Amino acid sequence: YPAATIHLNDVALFAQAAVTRPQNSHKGSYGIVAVLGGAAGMTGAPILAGRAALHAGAGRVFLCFAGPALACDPGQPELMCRAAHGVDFATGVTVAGPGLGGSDEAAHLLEQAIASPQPLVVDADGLNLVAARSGLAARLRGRKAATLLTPHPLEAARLLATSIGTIQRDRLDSARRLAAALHAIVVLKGSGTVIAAPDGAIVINPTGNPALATAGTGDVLAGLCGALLAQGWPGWEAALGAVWLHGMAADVLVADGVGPVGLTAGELVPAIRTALNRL
Ligand code: NPW
Ligand code: AMP
Ligand code: MG
Repeated sequence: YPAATIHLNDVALFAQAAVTRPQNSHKGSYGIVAVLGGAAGMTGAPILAGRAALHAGAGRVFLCFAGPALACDPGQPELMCRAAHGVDFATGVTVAGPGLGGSDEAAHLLEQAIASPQPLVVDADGLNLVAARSGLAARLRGRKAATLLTPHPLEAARLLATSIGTIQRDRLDSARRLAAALHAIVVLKGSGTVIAAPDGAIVINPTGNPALATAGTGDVLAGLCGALLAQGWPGWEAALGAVWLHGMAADVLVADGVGPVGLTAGELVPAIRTALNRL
């Protein structure tokens, strides 16, 4: 991708990364996702991310709560819940940020996740912490494994110390600047999500619709990114695939009358699974 070429996201750009399941494979073959989030009052965000990761094929999914830890998610008992304090984030992919909050403890936990040599997704309050706390951005830039950042326009504005208006006026340039500044793959969300890599590659996603404009859909996307990474998708393909599948799930649901009004983020989860299995 020469820097000047803008591609439209398409299955052909990522489908070769999709995983076939050998007959003798087992849960250990499909990776671990640890979701780091869930400050008091925001336990729903990591639950949504974890449910998405599970339905997108991750072998094992842990919810690591920065705030009061749930014993389990009764609606999805496959998820393993624990306090984030003391978790070793080096055992698999971390999805850091859904409902994480902005406390000193959250910043400390995020620093540990960034230090992991495994792929990392930073979303939501994880991004807000990177914007607010000096030192975290430099640690992010120093990472060797794949790093995906999934800001919505306000989170992108915080990271670039600018306004939503400036981000939205030139979304391609904003995504490119963020990718270059943080040495990471950037998913700038919103209508026409832009995916940009530090090498200048840039793609606009055509799937998705305003049914997604509801609480928790970003948390689902972050978990989906984590699941694809955990199954061995390279960072770029994982970002392209996750954004395309997330949007396609919403498009299919709307075609079935589940939205645009009143679609809920949780309803995306099984639809994402179907779209992924049909790739
Ligand atoms: P406005 O209103 O236009 O000025 P925040 P958050 C803007 C957790 N959650 N285009 C828009 O600004 C998350 O994981 C927990 C333009 C909007 O009001 C986070 O950790 C849930 N502008 C935490 O809450 C479910 C756009 O950004 C503002 C835009 C805070 O995250 C919900 C919101 O940004 C939530 O996911 C667009 N496309 N998109 C749970 N169930 O536990 C967004 N904006 O203030 O950073 O708040 O995104 O809600
Ligand atoms: P978040 O704000 O973090 O919950 O993320 C919202 C998700 O919904 C992102 O994946 C956005 O790209 C998506 N989204 C929100 N509004 C729209 C829209 N009008 N068209 C397409 N996707 C949208
Ligand atoms: Mg969000």
